[in-house]
Amino acid sequence: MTAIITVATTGPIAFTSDNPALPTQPEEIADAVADAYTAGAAVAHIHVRDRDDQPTADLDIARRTMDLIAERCPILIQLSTGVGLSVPFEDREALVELRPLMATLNPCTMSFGAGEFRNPPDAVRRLAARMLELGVKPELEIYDTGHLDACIQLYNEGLLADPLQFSIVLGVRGGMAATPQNLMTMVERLPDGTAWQVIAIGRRNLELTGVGLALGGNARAGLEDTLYLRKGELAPGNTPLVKRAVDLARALDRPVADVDQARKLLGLS
Ligand code: KMH
Ligand code: ZN
Repeated sequence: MTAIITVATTGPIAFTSDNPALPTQPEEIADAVADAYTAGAAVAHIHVRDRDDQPTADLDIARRTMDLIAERCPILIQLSTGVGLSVPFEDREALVELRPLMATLNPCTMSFGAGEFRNPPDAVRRLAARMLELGVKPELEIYDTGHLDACIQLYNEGLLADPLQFSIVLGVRGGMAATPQNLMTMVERLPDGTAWQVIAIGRRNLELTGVGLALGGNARAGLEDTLYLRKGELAPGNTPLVKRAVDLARALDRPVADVDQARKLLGLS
């Protein structure tokens, strides 16, 4: 079975002071995404920054970044509506008005490291309904077992359409720890017919990405999830992390999906 590789070049937490290879400006992000596409990524998960390198939901910056990516390669774009912990939900949700092919939907409020990730129930429902209306496919980011139940409730209320697409996020302090046991528990509980990938944050990124691929999931790679190739060795960019995920998939006899195959597997129009 083919595996979809998503590149996540730039998250909301790290800065270039943590890893100088982190792309933060639209051209840098677009260049990193194009390289990742060449290395085998079919989906690009996108966060943008303002000129001071702070996470932002600025629509012009997001639009420009999407356009620069589209000029460079046909990768499938997934905008983050998580954006950053200090950005209000009302600004974050407006990003779907840009009508990206996909966007993340974070179903629950939680502690997130030293901060708080605010996703109040009413606001999540409003965003899910708007995404359905606009035809923006949600990637459901689940950081704990109850987040899956919250998503199933949204589905039962008619706010999510088949096929469901989950990211099982492991290793955020405040969510599930990055252990194979936690991953197994989540995979066993996923409804039939769902697409899923592992997002393994931090030190156990490599190991849990490998376990996810071995279990039949898709994989995400990039500096949003880990700044290191291995302990003590900063990744010199996103592409080495993407190449490593591609190599892992192939070693497990999982051919890597191209953009057309990924579109079909994710039920995208
Ligand atoms: N970095 C992720 C664990 C999203 O993109 O929607 C959290 C996040 C969510 O950034
Ligand atoms: Zn993200």
